[in-house]
Amino acid sequence: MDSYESLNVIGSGSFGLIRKVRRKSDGKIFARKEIDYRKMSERERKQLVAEVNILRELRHPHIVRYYERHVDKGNSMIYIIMEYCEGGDLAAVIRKARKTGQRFQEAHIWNILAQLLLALHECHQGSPGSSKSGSHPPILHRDIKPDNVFLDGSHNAKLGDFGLSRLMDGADFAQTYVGTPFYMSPELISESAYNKKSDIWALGCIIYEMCTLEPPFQARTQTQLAAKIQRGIIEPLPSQFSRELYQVMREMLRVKHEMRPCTSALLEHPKIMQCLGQGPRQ
Ligand code: ED8
Repeated sequence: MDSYESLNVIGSGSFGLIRKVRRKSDGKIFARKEIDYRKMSERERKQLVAEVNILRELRHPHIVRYYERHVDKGNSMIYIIMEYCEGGDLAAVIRKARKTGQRFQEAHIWNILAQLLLALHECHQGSPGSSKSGSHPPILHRDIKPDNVFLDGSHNAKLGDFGLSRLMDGADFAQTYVGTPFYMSPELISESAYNKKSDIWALGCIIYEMCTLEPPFQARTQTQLAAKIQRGIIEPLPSQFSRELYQVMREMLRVKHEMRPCTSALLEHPKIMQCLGQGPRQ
């Protein structure tokens, strides 16, 4: 880790902390996850190894890029070098918009939707691999929420935190849900297996939240929240947003997961194709 200069701490969690670092060779900025593995249970260690194994194969412009890992056995530390996202996380941006009363522009919401669909498509489809992009089986993210969407300096979206994600090539992918209840889909409440459409539901919730600055389903208790999610009734969007945006989001929030569109179908939507035709913002 001598090849990086330590800068400020960005944040911390149960895992340890995330620090901004500068690569000495070229001055490039990265985010470095610093994890003390003595504090982790055997299960958490296995989860971390699984996350790193997933991340190293995921190379996509809209997925937070993993670069390298370094194990310092003397100090029981693992360092993970990741892409630094200048714009921080979407949850913080939504909080700020709520505070200032400034809504997102519809064009920006379509852009974020298109970019996150590309990221999710990469995860869900799996990739046979080539010299440029890593190979991986289909992956479920399982914890899509504004806190796990990061933004670069030009407001392009990057899907991050694959800590709860699962490869779909094992017997254990259909596990109990461990993510965030606001973004939990009806099938998870009825204790069915998590599937690709559960990620689509969570993305629909993010789009709703970008429009209204509130998650679509909120309640005081878990039981009330579960009931609201299972009914799938949402408040209309503010009148500044188009019917087209409402309809796409509504499709993503269909209660029956079989009725929700997959990433391929959503990527064929004319408005999304139009956004993608423009490429990422520079
Ligand atoms: C609260 N406040 C929000 C904005 C800032 O967070 C950043 C800024 C730049 C970043 N570049 C990459 N990351 C990633 C962090 C991360 O996981 C940790 C995390 C998640 C969500 C919110 C904050 C953090 C924190 F710990 F870094 F603070 C990534 C992942 N798991 O893929 S990528 C940035 C986070 C500063 C804090």
